[in-house]
Amino acid sequence: MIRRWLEGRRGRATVPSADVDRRLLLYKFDACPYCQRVAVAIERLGLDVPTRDTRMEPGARAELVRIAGGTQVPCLLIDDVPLLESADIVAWLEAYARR
Ligand SMILES: N[C@@H](CCC(=O)N[C@@H](CS)C(=O)NCC(=O)O)C(=O)O
Repeated sequence: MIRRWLEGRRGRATVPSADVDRRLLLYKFDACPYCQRVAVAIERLGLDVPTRDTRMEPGARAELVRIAGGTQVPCLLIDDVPLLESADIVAWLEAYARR
């Protein structure tokens, strides 16, 4: 139980490679500057990434906790594997846009 929580919290699952099509979902909220940074990158790269707003959409925050083990946003789900940290998310998206 604790191990599962820790693994979720630290996002231990291997991040899927960015070289093939993936199912993406971005957890965010609009007042979050780190989320804005990711949103700007998505726009710049011309990607279409569906989002869940953890402040506006009922259940989205609880969903994020269940999936990622915490409430931190932005969190990009890549084929259901959570990737945290805006700089890492932007770097992954940049590679994904080049696939
Ligand atoms: N270093 C992180 C910072 C992310 C961050 O601090 N997000 C805040 C919102 S602006 C947050 O999710 N706070 C709630 C939490 O950590 O549970 C990044 O660059 O993505």
